[in-house]
Amino acid sequence: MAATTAAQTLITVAPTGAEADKSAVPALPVTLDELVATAKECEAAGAAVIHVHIRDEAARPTLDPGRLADTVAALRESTDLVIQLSTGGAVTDSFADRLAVLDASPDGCSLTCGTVNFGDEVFANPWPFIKDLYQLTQQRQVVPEFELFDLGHVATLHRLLADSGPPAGGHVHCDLVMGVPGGMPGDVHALAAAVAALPEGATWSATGIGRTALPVMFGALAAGGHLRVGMEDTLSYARGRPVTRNAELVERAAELARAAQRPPMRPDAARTLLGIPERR
Ligand code: KMH
Ligand code: ZN
Repeated sequence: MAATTAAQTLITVAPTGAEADKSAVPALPVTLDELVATAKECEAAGAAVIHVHIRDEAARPTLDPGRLADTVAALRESTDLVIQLSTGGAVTDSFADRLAVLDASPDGCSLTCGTVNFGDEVFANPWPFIKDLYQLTQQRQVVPEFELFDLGHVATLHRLLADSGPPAGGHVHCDLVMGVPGGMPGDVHALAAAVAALPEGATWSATGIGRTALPVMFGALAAGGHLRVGMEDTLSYARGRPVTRNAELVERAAELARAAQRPPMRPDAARTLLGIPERR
């Protein structure tokens, strides 16, 4: 049974993602300046980790190595946030480009533990790629966060740890990504089943896509988990009310975490929890 209790709540913000269109969602941070401003605001609101996807000059998703390195440097310069780069990218990205994300030397990275239908598309994560990416995180000492979109992904996480040993930093931290059309539903029944199946001693956060954001957030807080919020996962603050700033999602998560008597964790405490070396 995974560890589920902690005195504080780790809040991750996922501000951009690879799916939303800037033209349809003007509040989406897509330039480096917009991303840094968002990161600062979200840190002040209670975020400790930032999950980063970047865009090119036309606001299209990209894994350009130079842009990734510049992004890590700018976020390090301006915030204390734990910088977690996405290795999921967009569904169209190649495995080679996704592996090369680690060249930007982030603090951490996402590592999805299986293929999943993703709306009308497929987010491909076959076992050989998962294993290659995991072993690269171990070599580079980049701390992975295991992204679990379905119960089968939990089984693959167990296989990965048995096959290749513990992660960089020595601690297993997972993120339950719930409510993706094609993945596990975003409800408390699926949440409880996934949490019960996690490796012994693992910590976890959860995020609910779209309208599952609130039930998943309440369920995660009730079960002792951590939270991920942001415009990668939901573009509506409430029915008929679009998100205007990522920070308002972090502010709401922080308020609920305080109400649950587990206030937001600061980035230095998040580094300790996740096994990421102190930066300053
Ligand atoms: N954009 C999705 C296809 C991750 O960041 O690692 C994959 C994703 C997961 O967002
Ligand atoms: Zn992502």
